[in-house]
Amino acid sequence: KSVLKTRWLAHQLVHLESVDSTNIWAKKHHHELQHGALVLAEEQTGGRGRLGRSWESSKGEGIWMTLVLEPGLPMHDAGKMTQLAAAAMHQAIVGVTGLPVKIKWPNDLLVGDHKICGILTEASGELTRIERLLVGIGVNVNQQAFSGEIAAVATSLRIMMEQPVSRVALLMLFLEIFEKCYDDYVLHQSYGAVLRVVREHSMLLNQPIDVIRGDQRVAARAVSIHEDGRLEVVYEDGQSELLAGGEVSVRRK
Ligand code: BT5
Repeated sequence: KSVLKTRWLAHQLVHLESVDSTNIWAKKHHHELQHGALVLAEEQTGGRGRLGRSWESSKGEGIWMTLVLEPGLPMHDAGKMTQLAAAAMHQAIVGVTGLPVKIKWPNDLLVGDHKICGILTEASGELTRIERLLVGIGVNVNQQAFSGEIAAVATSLRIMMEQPVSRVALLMLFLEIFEKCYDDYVLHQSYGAVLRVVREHSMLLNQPIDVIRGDQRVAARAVSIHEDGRLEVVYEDGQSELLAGGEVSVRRK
């Protein structure tokens, strides 16, 4: 904690050796966790992705964490927090490694075509207001190789840098940047810096993509990331649509 330079974020810190999923743990222990709490695990045995997918979280090699936030925002702003987390982690990884990281809307960070970080944001509360927001983030830091299903899609900072990367340094820098972005947005209604980062480093903008909903796959072009965090796409028949991250997947062609 001595190296932590945040004003309020992660002052409550739960460090677990092994857990099914830090998001699930945070949900189960919600009464013990205050705004700003950080739940961190060395290993997850049942790490989760979006839309029921799983997230591989090997022991000691990544940052597997959940931030507990009570932003008091309208429910439809949850997507903006995912973009905020992606922008903050982008800046942190670039700051520590200098790697050319891309943001694949809504929740992935990639180096080249390989995924280095995924974000799972879960909001609870009434229909209109976020009571609690869990921002789950997984970063592949020091894996030396991947096997099985994700071998073709995943990479780690260590693989890209060809040397180990400090998880602590990356985490500390991320927390400082995230706190600044969060305060700018939630306290000062200033979201422009986040939008600049996600737009400037977007992997999808102006690219042909497939929009995937269940079994359905429709060709489109990604044209902009809106101020509310949604992705605007234009289909081949000229119709456009604003997509929210929780509903769809997109794939670059
Ligand atoms: C995500 O889902 O990318 C969100 C991942 C969030 C993980 C964090 S870790 C801490 C917190 N606790 C949790 O239980 N979760 C959060 P999605 O966009 O659905 O991507 C999932 C897909 O990524 C999988 O289907 C795999 O193809 C791939 N994948 C799984 N593990 C990976 C890994 N370690 N690195 C790269 N890709 C992976």
